[in-house]
Amino acid sequence: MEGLKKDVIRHVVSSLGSDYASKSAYNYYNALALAVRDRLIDNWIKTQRSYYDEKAKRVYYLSLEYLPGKSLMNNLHCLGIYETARKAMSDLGFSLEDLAEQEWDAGLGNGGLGRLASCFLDSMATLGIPGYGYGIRYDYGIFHQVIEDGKQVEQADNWMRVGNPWAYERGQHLFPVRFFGEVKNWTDEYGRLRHTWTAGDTVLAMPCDMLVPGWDNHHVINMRLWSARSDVEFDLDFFNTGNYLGAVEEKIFDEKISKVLYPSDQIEEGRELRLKQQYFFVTATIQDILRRFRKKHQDMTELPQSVAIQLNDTHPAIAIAELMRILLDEDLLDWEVAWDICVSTFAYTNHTILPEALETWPVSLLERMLPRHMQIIYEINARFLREVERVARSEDCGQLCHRDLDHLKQRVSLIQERPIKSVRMAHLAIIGSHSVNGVAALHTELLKARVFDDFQRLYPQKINNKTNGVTPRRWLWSANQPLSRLIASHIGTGFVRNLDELTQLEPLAADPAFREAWRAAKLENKQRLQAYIKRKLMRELHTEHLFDVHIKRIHEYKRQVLNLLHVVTAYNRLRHGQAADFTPRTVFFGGKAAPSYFMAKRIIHAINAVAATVNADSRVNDKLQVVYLPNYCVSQAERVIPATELSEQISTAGMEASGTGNMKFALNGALTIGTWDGATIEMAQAIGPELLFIFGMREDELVSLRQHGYNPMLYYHGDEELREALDMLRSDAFSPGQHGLFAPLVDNLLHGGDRFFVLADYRQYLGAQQDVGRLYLDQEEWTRRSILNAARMGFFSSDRAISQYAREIWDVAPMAGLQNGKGA
Ligand code: D6G
Repeated sequence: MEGLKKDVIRHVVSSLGSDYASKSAYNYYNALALAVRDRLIDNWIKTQRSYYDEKAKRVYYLSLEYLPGKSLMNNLHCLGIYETARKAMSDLGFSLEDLAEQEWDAGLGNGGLGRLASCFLDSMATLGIPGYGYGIRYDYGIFHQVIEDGKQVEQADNWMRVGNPWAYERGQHLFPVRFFGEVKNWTDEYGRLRHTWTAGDTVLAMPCDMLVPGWDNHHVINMRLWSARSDVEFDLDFFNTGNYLGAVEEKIFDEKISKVLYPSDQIEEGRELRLKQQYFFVTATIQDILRRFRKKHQDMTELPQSVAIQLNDTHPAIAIAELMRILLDEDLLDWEVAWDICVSTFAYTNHTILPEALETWPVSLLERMLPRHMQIIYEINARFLREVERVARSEDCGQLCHRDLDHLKQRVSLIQERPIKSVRMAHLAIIGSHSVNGVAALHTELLKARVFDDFQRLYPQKINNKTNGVTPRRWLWSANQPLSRLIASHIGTGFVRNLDELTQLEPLAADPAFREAWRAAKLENKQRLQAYIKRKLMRELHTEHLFDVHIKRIHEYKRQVLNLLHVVTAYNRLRHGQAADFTPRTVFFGGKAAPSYFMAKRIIHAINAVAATVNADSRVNDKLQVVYLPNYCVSQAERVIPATELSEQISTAGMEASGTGNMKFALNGALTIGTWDGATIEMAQAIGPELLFIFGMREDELVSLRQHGYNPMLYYHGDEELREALDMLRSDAFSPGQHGLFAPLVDNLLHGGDRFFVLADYRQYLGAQQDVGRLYLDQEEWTRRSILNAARMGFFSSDRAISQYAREIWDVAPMAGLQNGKGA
């Protein structure tokens, strides 16, 4: 401990240039972070060296998004020096918790996809997989959300302003990134046509490395994030003609590429700068991967034995064309050889079946920005369609394909002709990869049967499932110390590394003393949340209420509106004195809406309007409260999830690819109210469906309802409570003086076809909520179920997911001889 104290003080003085006697929490947080980083870097170097020494096959995880959140607590726990640090900082006059508050969340992602990437890096580090994360170091992450007059207002997330003590910026290792320009053809000595791309513009990619430690194992992997740097510090021509500002402007223009994360989730906006970001990220990463490969290899055909590249969604799919370009134009390989290398190296994870989220890029834009890549894509497509024709005419594909060959070719082509001629990035990713995986069993089945059914027939082995998972280090151990300590006191700490060990809790569910201790841990978390809400929102929570939580991105398919209709109905019953047996509850909502997503923003507004009305109504507010948590982010989730008793997972069946919030809640002992969707299905199967509150129509039932003509008005007319709730929303009951403010929401349901079947599931949802309320009154039974939920969550560790990827997709083994044991 004395060593750590000394290091902290030294960093305050020599790294931060401050007086250690002036007790600034900001300085002491930074100094502590630097002292922790010092303890990681030796192991990072040893880890990187060992990959070379053992010629390990490496995994590169390419993701445009990561959501690491805060690093301090997680890193202290991984290093086993949390207690030491707590005491050291307390000796220096600080509470560790207060210091941790100084850190800004690294919010380099929109939601689940980015958080999954961060969980996966944690698991690779813990399992000893030779892995790297590659991404973009956005200067501005996901926007900071404030709620003003009930509405979302976006503010810039200037997370870098105060510096980032965790990152190593490596300004000496820059990679050129080229755009535009033209392609010249030439003939090589064997008479083969060759191509050279001479680019118009160049910018530079600078690596920023963040160290990702494993749990208690001295294995530290790298997350390398690229930052754009101009290659013209000062354009001399401008400078000489006195145009100083012109020179600076060009620099700023270049560096714009990594400025900001696109804040949309499940919606593709197709902006030119976004494509630039994707290519910037991809080419720098591929150059870096090949640089490393070439240190030990000359023969490019050995690439797939040494390197596996996982594409997190289609955002980095242009990597397939980029690797082809390098192999063809720089290494001068033949097409077939290059293509085999590509397909064996790449694998692709699909995250969505929503059509509006499937990426396409206009051919005209690609032809201009990346002319050589567009040529390569055309060539991939031509060869692929010839192959489709061959397979379709062969016996094995059967009559199905053959009968309708032209339509089949149109459907699977990389190019879509309408509404504008574009490249379908998912098709490129499927054809260019040896593995395509969905992220939960139902999702993968839907990929095979609906979205990519043609590809499933063409490549029956390619599409496979890897159900998502979450890291128990952050989401149980670090976020929920009261519960973790209780668990550890009964079954030891092995569950942090091997989550299956939680099954040892099962017999304890029958032990009244253990149940009481479990409840006490939950109450402690609820009280911590109460204190946080008081500080942030100046609101007093009732900790004896059932804490009912719906936090995630705001999207129509996630159906926050269904929850809101339940709140309004409960409000009406209480007002009308029809709810004598109502179980008091506080309903929490939280989440960001894409700034351009009108309906999602209006939903936020409606939630806040209902909250204001309900909370101000003294007839009901001791029984029902509604809280909107502004600026939902990773560190907020770490506070809220441990305090949650009811987890809302109520997306339209078939729409949520997996979900990972659902897993975090159950792992922390919340009971789930949910639909038969995403990974919630597998959770119900692992836990026992009777221990969750499952309701609503299933995916196939919805398909047939749609086919037979779904009429939301029937539900409206047939259900008095539903009608009352919708009429109130449409009128100005929650928006005094602003008549019709929420009419678009209601009209969307009644006259817009209710695409997400909110009305169809309303009555069943109400029934399930009633079951919840009733069970909560029986605290012994509630607690028993809570314990069993957590005990059966072993499968949903990201360690299990990563082990499956390593074995079944990457063919990568963990490093041998990893040391265990904490080291300070
Ligand atoms: C570490 C260890 C050192 C290794 C270097 C690798 O400093 O042995 O050469 O990392 O960096 P890459 O060249 O693999 O990115």
